[in-house]
Amino acid sequence: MTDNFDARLVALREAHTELVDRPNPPIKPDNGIYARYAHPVISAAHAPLHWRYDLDERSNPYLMERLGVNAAFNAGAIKWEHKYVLCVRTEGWDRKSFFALAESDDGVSGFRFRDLPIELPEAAEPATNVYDMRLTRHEDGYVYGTFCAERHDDAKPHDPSAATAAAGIVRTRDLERWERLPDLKTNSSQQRNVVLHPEFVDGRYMLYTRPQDGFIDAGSGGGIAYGFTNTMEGAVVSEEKILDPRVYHTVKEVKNGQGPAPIKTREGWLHLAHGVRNTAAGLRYTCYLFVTERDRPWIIKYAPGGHLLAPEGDERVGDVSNVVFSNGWIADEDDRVFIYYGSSDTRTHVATTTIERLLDYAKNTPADGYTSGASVRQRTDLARRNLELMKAKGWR
Ligand code: M1P
Repeated sequence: MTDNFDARLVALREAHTELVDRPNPPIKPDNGIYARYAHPVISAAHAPLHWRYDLDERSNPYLMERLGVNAAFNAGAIKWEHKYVLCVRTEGWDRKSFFALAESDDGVSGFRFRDLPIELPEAAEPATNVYDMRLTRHEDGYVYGTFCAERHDDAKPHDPSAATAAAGIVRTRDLERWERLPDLKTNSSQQRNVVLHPEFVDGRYMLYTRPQDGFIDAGSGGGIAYGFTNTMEGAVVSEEKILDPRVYHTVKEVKNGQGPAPIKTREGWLHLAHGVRNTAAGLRYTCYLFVTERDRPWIIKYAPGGHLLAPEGDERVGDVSNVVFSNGWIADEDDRVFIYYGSSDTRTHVATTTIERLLDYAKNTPADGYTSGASVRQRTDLARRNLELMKAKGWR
């Protein structure tokens, strides 16, 4: 450890530049559905040095990291002026999350945070913590951000961990000036994972919600729901209907939640969601895919069984281990899809694929059979067909 301020600063800057500029090759071979990449696209260490260190030698002679960043994960995503832009849930050492935009030219490497994080305008009732923004480019001309606004539950004054979750809403036309709108009102006591559908449906805004009884537990909340509101300037969803229910002994038994806003395709709307199951080691979060009808985005058309993406390798370990969670993806004009996902509430990764591959996956992957017997039949059918093929080809 050197006390030389200038030498320390040079070393820190070199390490930061090396991290941000490092190439990020795809991992080969991939699974045919998507490619993972060698490195996270964003981590706590990507946060600019000037957010973390006081760079004035007079006030910080040891060049200490005074306002450290703990994690950078669960990013909303949007293509903006030819750049791949992430709205990153950035968490300080003080456990508070804030939003910060990071952008890249190719979507898989070179993500750099903008000079300053977003100073989100407060709601009428200020939130203690905000996180997991979904960005929706709506046909009304605005980009909306929906996110979780967490507050202490003052009905339980003696319990410091009693919290409520509500859906905060902002909108912007330039990703610089953000207008805060009132939190969403629903009949559910708690809301998280609220996402705005990109198009009007019969002249109304459609929202995906996730009714839940408790801050952590979905309780009697049945799964991913949807509802409508006439306006986003005081949005009220008076009726939530379940679109994608939680189901016993599946990847979404305990909880599920809509991921990013769905992507419109010729076959319908592609949805990415997270599903949660319980284990002796705690909750396990994976991501799964489904497709809804083009004209009725609340009717499921294809639902491949099991997870699409589960934590692997280093992704499995972090502040909340065994979690992958996605609230951002980008569909490019050329059919490519960039899926941004957080791992273990710690850092952000990308997986790349195409609309065609995701539709093929959705249509041709067997649905969950709900029993071991049904699952083994799916596998033996596949294996038998392959054995015939392998024999015919002379592969065995
Ligand atoms: O810790 C795992 C995830 O937990 C929450 O998701 P959900 O509401 O579905 O349980 C969120 O806090 C999310 O940010 C986090 O990744």
